[in-house]
Amino acid sequence: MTSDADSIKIPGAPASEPPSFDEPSEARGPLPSKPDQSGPATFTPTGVATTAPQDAVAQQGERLTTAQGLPLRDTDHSLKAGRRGPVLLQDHHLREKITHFDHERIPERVVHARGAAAHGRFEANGEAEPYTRAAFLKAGAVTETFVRFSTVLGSRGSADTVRDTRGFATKFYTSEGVYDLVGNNIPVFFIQDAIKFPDIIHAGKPHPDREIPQAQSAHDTFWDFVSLHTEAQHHTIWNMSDRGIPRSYRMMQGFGIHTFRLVNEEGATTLVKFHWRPRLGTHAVTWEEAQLIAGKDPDFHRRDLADAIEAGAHPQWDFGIQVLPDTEDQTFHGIDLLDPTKIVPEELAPVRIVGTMTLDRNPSNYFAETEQVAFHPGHLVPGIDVTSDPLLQGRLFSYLDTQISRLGGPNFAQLPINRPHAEINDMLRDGMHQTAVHSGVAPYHPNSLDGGCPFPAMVAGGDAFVDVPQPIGGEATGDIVTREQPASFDDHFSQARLFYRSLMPVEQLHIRQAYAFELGKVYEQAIKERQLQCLANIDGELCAFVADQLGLPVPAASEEVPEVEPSPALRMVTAERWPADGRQVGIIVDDETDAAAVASVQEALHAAGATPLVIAPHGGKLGELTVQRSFHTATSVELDAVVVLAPVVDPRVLELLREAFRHDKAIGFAGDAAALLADAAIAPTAPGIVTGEPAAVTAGVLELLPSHRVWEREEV
Ligand code: HDE
Repeated sequence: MTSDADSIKIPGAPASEPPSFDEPSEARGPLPSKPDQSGPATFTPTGVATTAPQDAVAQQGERLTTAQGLPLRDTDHSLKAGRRGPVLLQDHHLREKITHFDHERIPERVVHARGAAAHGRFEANGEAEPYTRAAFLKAGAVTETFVRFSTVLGSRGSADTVRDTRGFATKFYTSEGVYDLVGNNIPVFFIQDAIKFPDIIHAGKPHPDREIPQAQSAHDTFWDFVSLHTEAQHHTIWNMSDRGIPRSYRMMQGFGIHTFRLVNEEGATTLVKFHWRPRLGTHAVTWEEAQLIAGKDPDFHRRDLADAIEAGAHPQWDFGIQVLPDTEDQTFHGIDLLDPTKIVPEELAPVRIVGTMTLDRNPSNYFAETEQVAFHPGHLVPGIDVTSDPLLQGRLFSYLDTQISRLGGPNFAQLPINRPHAEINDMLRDGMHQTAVHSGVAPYHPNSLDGGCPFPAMVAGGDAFVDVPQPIGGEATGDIVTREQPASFDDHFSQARLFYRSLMPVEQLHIRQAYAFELGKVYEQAIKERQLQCLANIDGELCAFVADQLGLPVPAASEEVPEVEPSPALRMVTAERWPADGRQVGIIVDDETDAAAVASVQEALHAAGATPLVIAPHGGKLGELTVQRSFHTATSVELDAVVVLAPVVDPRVLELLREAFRHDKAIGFAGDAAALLADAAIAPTAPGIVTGEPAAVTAGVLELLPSHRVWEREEV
């Protein structure tokens, strides 16, 4: 077979062919067609499976075509002036293919660039009905959702396990339009006013001269900002806690942060704080693990979420509200509800569960779904409204603006992932990337040409979004334009103290170590000293530890910070036991290990919901046994616990065991594998070490797994 290029004759070209090295290469045949060309299955609000709208389908038929549908014979060879000649400008397929490729990237999000997402469903239990008329919160309502988790500071290619806040953004495709709850895994924010957002982000992002460090807060500009803008101290101490290094997206709480306003059928209003509670508990990796994972598996959280969903371990979160009275001063027990650097302790206002979300389907295309999803706190539904929190007010402007620049125009709501599942009848027309073919001649209201349609709810009837009438600015400042903020916003330390003093000793230890590490990376002496001053205002013992690590004197507190009543609800380390769903347990074997013993360990782990990984001297098979990791590819940091079935004196295995021990993981040594304890320098009597026969060892490890870590190993 000859290629098309053979028939091209260039005037003046030598008549004879150049010496042939090879036969000309052939066009590839078509790949087998996809078994199913339909859009991804989704759920309707009633829970009935359906398919995404037809125009979400990207590829049809078997044949390779251009974007215009022209069938192609060859996509592997450019059109050339002779087999060894230059490529011709007339190759329209080459130009279309390369031009499209050149434009494959869109601007990454300025913050929250790195993310992972999943589809799911939300089911309401009706407990919110007294407070809101939102249809998706009515008893039994089932609503499709799409959730995107993210880190804040890093670029799209940065590591998942860096110390940072995590985004937790949920899109509810409700029967009344899209509702977006764009939250984080930490219940407070760095700043009180949106006008400072560019400043805190400039400070957190890499330094503008060298563009380092990537995805880190351990650098001068970050600590410069938070020590100067002391309102950031509360969020910063949460970042320094283990909340800043989650074990998994599946094991994170989520918070709406701002106070929102609910409106019920009668028009009565209530202030609320939104909470997501993971059914798997809230857990973290250790700081050393976080750093190791950033090198060994930078996609750790992304992989964990996708693997768990694919394996059928569908993560669930209960959705809750703290119900707060909508009083004129908008405070609760002295806490200013418009200040996003403050929490309301759950001991003062319990979280009432109003529904549950299950994530049960991975995206089928990262770009189309996870990258192009566009959240906006202004995507509201009847029954949920905003408050005058100055941070939220700025966000109401920012998100629409960012989507226009990121997604190239005002029609981003037409992208399949952003498209409402409710009817749309807007009067928005034209613009970049318009994909709707609007009919009618009168996109204005009222009109007498298109039958008057569309009709506002006051004409058509039915529920609609109605802004809650609110006094502006409060009594004192209602009649003047001002850049002032309430005096209550000046308390920057009491809740940072509340957080620190509420935690368990091991959690406090990790906070002290995190500050020592991060400030240890700061070059400017004045910044370290200023931050120590802030720590002195939060807690003397915390400040003394960090000062000692930095080799600096301990400053005295500069402010009178009120004493606080601890809030045990803030702890991650509790006596509670959590499901082992999707937890990975390594089983270390060698060529001699009895396959039946391995099978029974695997079975027991599977039965508990955990994922066993057989770790052997080499990959492939070990007799009948399928090996998941070799000693070469296995790493302690992807395991939540280890069962050792063979006395393997391999340095890589011994290192794995030492690390697992250091990271407070349960380890079981079956039979003569216990000989490894001495080689790995682990005391047989250390907490969380189980020895005995394989069945008993597995049972012992499974008994420890629901506590997440063997905390007793840490010397506090
Ligand atoms: Fe965002 N934020 N933000 N933010 N934010 C964005 O929107 C912004 C804030 C949050 O997975 C951007 O689409 C301003 C608080 C999440 O797609 C941008 C302010 C909270 C995500 C933006 C804040 C968040 C974003 C960047 C201060 C927790 C990722 C790309 C007033 C309640 C959503 C984009 C996703 C993303 C602006 C503060 C959460 C630029 C101006 C507070 C989870 O519009």
